[in-house]
Amino acid sequence: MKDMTIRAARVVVCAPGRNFVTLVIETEGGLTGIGDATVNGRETGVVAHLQHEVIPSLIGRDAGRIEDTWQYFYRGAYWRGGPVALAAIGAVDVALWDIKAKAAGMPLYQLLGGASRERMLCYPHARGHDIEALCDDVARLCEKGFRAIRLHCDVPGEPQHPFIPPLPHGVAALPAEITRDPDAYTRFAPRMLAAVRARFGEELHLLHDIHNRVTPIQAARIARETEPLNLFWLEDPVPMENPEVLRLIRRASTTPLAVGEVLNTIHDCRRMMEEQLIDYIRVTPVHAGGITQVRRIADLAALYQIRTAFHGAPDMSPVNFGAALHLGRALPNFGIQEYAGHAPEAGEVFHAAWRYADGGMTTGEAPGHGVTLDEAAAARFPYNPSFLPVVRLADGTLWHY
Ligand code: CS2
Ligand code: MG
Repeated sequence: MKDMTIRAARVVVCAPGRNFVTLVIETEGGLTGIGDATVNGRETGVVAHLQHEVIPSLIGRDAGRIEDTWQYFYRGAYWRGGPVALAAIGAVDVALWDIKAKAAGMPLYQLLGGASRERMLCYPHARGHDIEALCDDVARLCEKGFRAIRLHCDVPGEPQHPFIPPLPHGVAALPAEITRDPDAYTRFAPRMLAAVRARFGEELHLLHDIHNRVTPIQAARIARETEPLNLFWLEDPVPMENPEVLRLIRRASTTPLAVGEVLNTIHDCRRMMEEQLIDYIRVTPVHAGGITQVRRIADLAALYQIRTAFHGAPDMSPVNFGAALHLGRALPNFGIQEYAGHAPEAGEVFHAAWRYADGGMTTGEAPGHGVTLDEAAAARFPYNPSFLPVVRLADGTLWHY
């Protein structure tokens, strides 16, 4: 067995289309593993944490001791939880699983118990300024073979999301501010979803992300009104601070619910699973402490017949996809994988063995998680500060994004 002592670790920040933070770990025996540490709009916070507090403790550790390393950075830190810390732990964890699988000469899913399936059902995003444009986009995605599609349509009368162009380098970026109207959205969303169902028939899986933009009782109303449409799910009907609110929505409707892309620990997920308040859990390795913890969350979910739906917006780097897909391939309770795609430049920086094909995704058979980083290419796309928008109601009240 090659020497598994961690010799070096470094952080690579690049923006091929958007910002990604990648941790690279090297062993004395010559193996390299990488993990995604991107937190959208908080990139430099994770970089500082990795560089100052994590990497110094990594050097000299045995790369094979994945569990102990996880406990060291989580339990050993006293300050537990939060997206910055868990993204750093997640990056370390995924890089170490990458190394272990390479040391074993196996694709990662084999170390995780072997394949439970060959292909993971996935869903992309369809968007439109109005229902007609949205339907055109859905038709385009159906042509590509997708069998599950997330629907997003601008609400008539609501100011449109401005696209936030990245600022020239050296200029301090600030979040854009946008206005939302929860009442108009509550009236419009069921109508929009019904129109797509009517046009595309009952077999296409339709998903919708409420994105916390309504009150709990409005979310319950949307879930009840859309029940006859047999949606695959409604996502994030309410913010995650008090998941007990999901009880209200559950009582109103049998529309399946998906939550959890902002959750970081198994403790955040536990009660809503035990109470059977959700159907899909959206945690993903980068934001929930890597393979080690997400596997535990998935196992807990399985006790309640809750399935996985790993977050796969474009701010999850191709490296996170590698980790998520290998895990999804092995888990008994995989549900669906979000796949909103990446900018073409991302393919110059990250070389991935995973693929999209015919409505699903495959891991490939490369040893490790199958994603590598071309650091010379990464240097051609320097970090570019950008943020998610801040949302207000028309009267100026600050609201949820
Ligand atoms: C969304 C994301 O993909 C999703 O379900 O909720 O687009 C989310 O807004 C971003 O990942 C935030 O960084
Ligand atoms: Mg979401």
